[in-house]
Amino acid sequence: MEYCFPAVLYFAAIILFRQFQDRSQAEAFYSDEQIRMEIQAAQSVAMPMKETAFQIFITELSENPVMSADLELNISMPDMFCGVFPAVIVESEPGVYTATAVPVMQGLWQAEAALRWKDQSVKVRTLFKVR
Ligand SMILES: [Cu+2]
Repeated sequence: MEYCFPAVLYFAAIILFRQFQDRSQAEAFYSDEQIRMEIQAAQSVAMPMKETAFQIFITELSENPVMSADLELNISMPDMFCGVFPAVIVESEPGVYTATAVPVMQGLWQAEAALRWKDQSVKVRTLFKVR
């Protein structure tokens, strides 16, 4: 049995890697037969106690923008208890929302946008560094 151990490890590593990849891609982007939602950081650098912004793009399939969406975005630090901070959201163009929040300290943060649309609840999230 000993000879097949490295092969098992190799396949386990591939499966883990694929799962991680799928998860990280699925998180910032959501799509089904009805709706498509994506989040992106609006700037490359975020600093403590400074506003940072994210853009959320929402379309119904067939590419119609979802206007006046019931949307919330919160930022938080995944492994800390320093709080959950809601963003101020404005619809900057039809179906495109800019969410602005203030991270309070350096480190790894997460921005999570939650949409309520018809009978669906859709979430997308992205990690960002504050330095
Ligand atoms: Cu913290």
